[in-house]
Formats: sequence, C-alpha cells, structure tokens
Amino acid sequence: MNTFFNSSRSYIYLIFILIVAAGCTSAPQKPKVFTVEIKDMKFVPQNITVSKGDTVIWINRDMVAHDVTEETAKTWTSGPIAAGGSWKMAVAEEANYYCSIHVVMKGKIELE
Ligand SMILES: [Cu+2]
Repeated sequence: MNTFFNSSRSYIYLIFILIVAAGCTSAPQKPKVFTVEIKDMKFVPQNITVSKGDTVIWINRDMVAHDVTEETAKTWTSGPIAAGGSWKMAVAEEANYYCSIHVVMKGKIELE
C-alpha cells in the first residue's frame, strides 16, 4: 500500500510546497523607490503610500530651491534642494511634510 505519507515522492512535493509557501509569506519585501516631483510649487503626487523601509526621492523640477521638511516636529529636513537637484530618504514613519521656504507647499507620506 502506498499512501501519501509513505511515498518518498510525496515527501519531496510536500517539502517543495513548504519552501514555496514560506517564501510567499515570510520573505521581506524588497524595498521600493518612489519619486515625488516638485514642480509649479507643488509636490507631485502630494500624497504617497509606501512600505516602511522604502525610499522616496524628491526631484526639484522648478527654477527655485525648495526643501522637504517634516511638518509636525521638524524631525527631519532635506535642507535646500537646488533647481534640478534631488534628495532621497528611507521612510521610517508616516509624516506630513512641507517646504519651509514656501510654507503653502505640503505633502504627505503614508505607510500601507
Ligand atoms: Cu518650496
């Protein structure tokens, strides 16, 4: 009699299935990179949703300098980003941010 569990071939299938299942459920997601353009005095897109550890790159497409500054407690800032320049940050937590040079410019990072 050759049941599922005393067949060596079935064991191999079972191990294979377990490896695939483990890979699907517990492997950390590879960090992604998101781009926010700064143009016409706006952050585009204004709101982005990322996973913790993902990187956001802000690219200044305007003719004047801007910055990217955490708004609530000023916990981080890019410093001035010159026209044509960029700045990147790995996201650790959700944030409302703004441009401290032009305070009406606002954006938001949300975690999924
Ligand atoms: Cu600005």
